[in-house]
Amino acid sequence: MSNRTFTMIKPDATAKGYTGAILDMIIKAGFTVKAMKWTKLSTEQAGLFYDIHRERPFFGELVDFMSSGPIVAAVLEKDNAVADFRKLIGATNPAQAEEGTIRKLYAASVGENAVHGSDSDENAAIESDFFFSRLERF
Ligand code: 3AN
Repeated sequence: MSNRTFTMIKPDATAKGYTGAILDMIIKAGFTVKAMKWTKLSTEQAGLFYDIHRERPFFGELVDFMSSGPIVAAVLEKDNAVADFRKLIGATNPAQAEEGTIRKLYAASVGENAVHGSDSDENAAIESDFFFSRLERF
């Protein structure tokens, strides 16, 4: 079990002004920020990040959306980080997300679902390495 996970606040949430509220929920839930940046992905970078979904029917839509505006990328630390963060953000489809979760509060649809959270320790490490060098993590 690792104590780190990776998150992005997605373009729908940054555009709607939810960045501060989402970060507040993350910190109040006990996560410590180890790295963070405000950035914007090119379509090529978004495609590489979501390479695992390349054959899925929604891949083009996902890449277009994720490169449509700025995001916040961050590495977070907490005991049981991956599982606890998935619980905090709620189900992929906000209609199925539990009350009080970030996606229930701030996501519009299964595509535009406000936040990303790594689904395993292995992917948390891969995704963190995609955005941050070791010199950018404190
Ligand atoms: P999660 O982000 O909850 O781990 P995944 O890994 O199944 O969900 O999907 C990755 C991302 O792909 C989701 N966050 C969502 O933005 C997008 N996505 C998943 N399913 C769909 C869909 N049916 N239509 C459009 N976008 C989707």
